[in-house]
Amino acid sequence: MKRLLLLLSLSVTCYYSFPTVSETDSEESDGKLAEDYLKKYYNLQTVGNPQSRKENSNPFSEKIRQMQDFFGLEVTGKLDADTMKIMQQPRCGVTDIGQYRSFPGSPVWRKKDIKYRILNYTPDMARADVDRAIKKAFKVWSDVTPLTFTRIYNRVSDIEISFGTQEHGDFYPFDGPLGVLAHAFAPGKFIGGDAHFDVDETWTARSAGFNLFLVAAHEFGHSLGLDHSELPGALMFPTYSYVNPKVFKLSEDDTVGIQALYGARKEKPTRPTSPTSPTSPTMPTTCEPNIIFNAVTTLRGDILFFKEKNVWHKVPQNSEVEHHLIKSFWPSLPSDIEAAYECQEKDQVLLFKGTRYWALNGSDIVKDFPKSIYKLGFPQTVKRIDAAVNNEETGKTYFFVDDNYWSYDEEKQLMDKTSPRKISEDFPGIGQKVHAAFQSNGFLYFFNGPNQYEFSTKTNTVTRQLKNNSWMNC
Ligand code: TQI
Ligand code: ZN
Ligand code: ZN
Repeated sequence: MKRLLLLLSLSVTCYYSFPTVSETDSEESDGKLAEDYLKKYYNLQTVGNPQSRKENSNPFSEKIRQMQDFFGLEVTGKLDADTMKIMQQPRCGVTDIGQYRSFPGSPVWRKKDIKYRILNYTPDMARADVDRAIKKAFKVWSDVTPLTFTRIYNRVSDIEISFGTQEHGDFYPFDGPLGVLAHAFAPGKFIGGDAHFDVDETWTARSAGFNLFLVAAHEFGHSLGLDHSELPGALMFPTYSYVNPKVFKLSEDDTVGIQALYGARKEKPTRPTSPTSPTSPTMPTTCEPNIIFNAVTTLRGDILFFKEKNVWHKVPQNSEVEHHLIKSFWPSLPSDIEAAYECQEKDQVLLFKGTRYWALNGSDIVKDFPKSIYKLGFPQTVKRIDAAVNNEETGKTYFFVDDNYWSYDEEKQLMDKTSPRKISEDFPGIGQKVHAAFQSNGFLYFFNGPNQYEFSTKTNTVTRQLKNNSWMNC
């Protein structure tokens, strides 16, 4: 039976119970553990002497049957191995029976475009890995519903994601390592939808500790209005088990559950990574085919386009391109950014204007910036940079200045001795100058006036010529 319930109040305590028993008294201690478990989650009143746990028709075995039924185990009323295994798994402190389960009013989001924001990070993982895990966790749900999830940086979003420890600003304090891993609130205003992760857990992008993607996907199920499932293979089943995120597949039960709330997806989910992908109307100005961008860069899988006081933020999975003022994103940055590139190695985006440059880490400006471009090894004759792009394969960053380019070794942090060289010699077909450049899917994209060129570094040739607005979903 499929089951879908709504998120209830989060007065929960979750714990990990370890069987710490010697061989001889293991049966006795299994009984004790089971008794505690059933008291806690099945409202078992009292058992009395240990002997009574062995009788078959008492409240104790009745509760075991109920619990076995809930978890889809064989209903024996006995503490068999499968039953003990479940009782020893980490789980949530909400009872599995009774009146607490559903939340009156069936909270769901009443719009399709859900915004999320990542407020802070765990020290256990690289920020880019956290971003990736979160993005992938949302994709689990957007693949099977009409919902889209857009990351925003500078204003309050629907699903605010944060890492906290112990008391962290709501009435559900975390409890140190293990126990509660995370929690999320049902759809709604303010704290509704928000997901909190316990900093005291070990978060990973792999199988050790707790895999952030898997736990986040589960939490976002709650953020969207799903409660726990009783099917052991379901993502919303209330015990953690590791599966390789690369082969993770949402179970039938979870899919049916979420589609009951939001409906199914119309078309197959596609990732419009191709610059010629079909589109929907957005900012009219960016749809001008000859629009000239001052600078373009990737940012953790997204793309930023700079022009005067504007920045457009493209998230590959979304048809919408967000428009912002640079000021509202980064109040201390000037407008008219002239060049930008992402150095994935350092997880930084570098922005250039005149002889100064700034480093961004996600949405934060790194301290001690701006710095002088002369620190990078440019001669005093260079007064500004037209465009910059990092070639992931070689680790070199190319800076374009008039009809020359400079090659900078990110690893050695030195300008290559061969610099500068003529653009037309090493990048044939893209013209004499470059106004903006970025790398995506293994290609370099060069903007020169109203033209855009896709350039393969493998064959050293232009593979396509594109309109400047090709990334804007026009
Ligand atoms: N945290 C609970 C959870 O998200 C919080 C919770 C308990 C809850 N009961 C609830 C939320 C009922 C909504 C409705 O389930 S947890 C797992 C899993 C937890 C547990 O820390 O115990 C995951 C968080 F499934 F592995 F047990 C994430 Cl994936
Ligand atoms: Zn919280
Ligand atoms: Zn849960």
